[in-house]
Amino acid sequence: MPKNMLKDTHSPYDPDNIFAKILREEIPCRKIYEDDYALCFHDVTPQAPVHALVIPKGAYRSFSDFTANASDEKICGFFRAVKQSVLLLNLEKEGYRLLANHGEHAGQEVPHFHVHICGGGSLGRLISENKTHK
Ligand code: DGP
Repeated sequence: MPKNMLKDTHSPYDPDNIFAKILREEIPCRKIYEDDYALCFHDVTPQAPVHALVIPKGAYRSFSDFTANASDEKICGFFRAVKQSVLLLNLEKEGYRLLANHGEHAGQEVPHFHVHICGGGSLGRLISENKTHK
């Protein structure tokens, strides 16, 4: 971890979160891609024509936790897996959006770091009109 990076001081990782159970194959998922670093599967409540999630194979609560505490190899491997998933989903040409929620204000529901991949049609603005802050 770089010396000047702030430490993430949130609560400990919950090994019983739903994505940990998916990683342990205790509950099923519709798998798209898997390698040593990550697993990609379809979101159970899609909010776009194509909506997938990529999760790292490790106990990380959020983007902040992952980037502070995972090795460079694991971070690099994870983001390469995101790219591989984009290719498998055929989203490279027409475009896609990556999104990661961290914490309460972002509405993070599942406390295991995940990147949403959305695409398959026009996605509109990132934040709805009535929520913009000037
Ligand atoms: P977030 O709000 O960023 O924590 O998004 C969590 C996403 O996880 C949300 O879009 C719904 C999805 N999700 C929740 N439970 C399950 C599940 O059991 N299986 C799958 N495939 N997706 C889930």
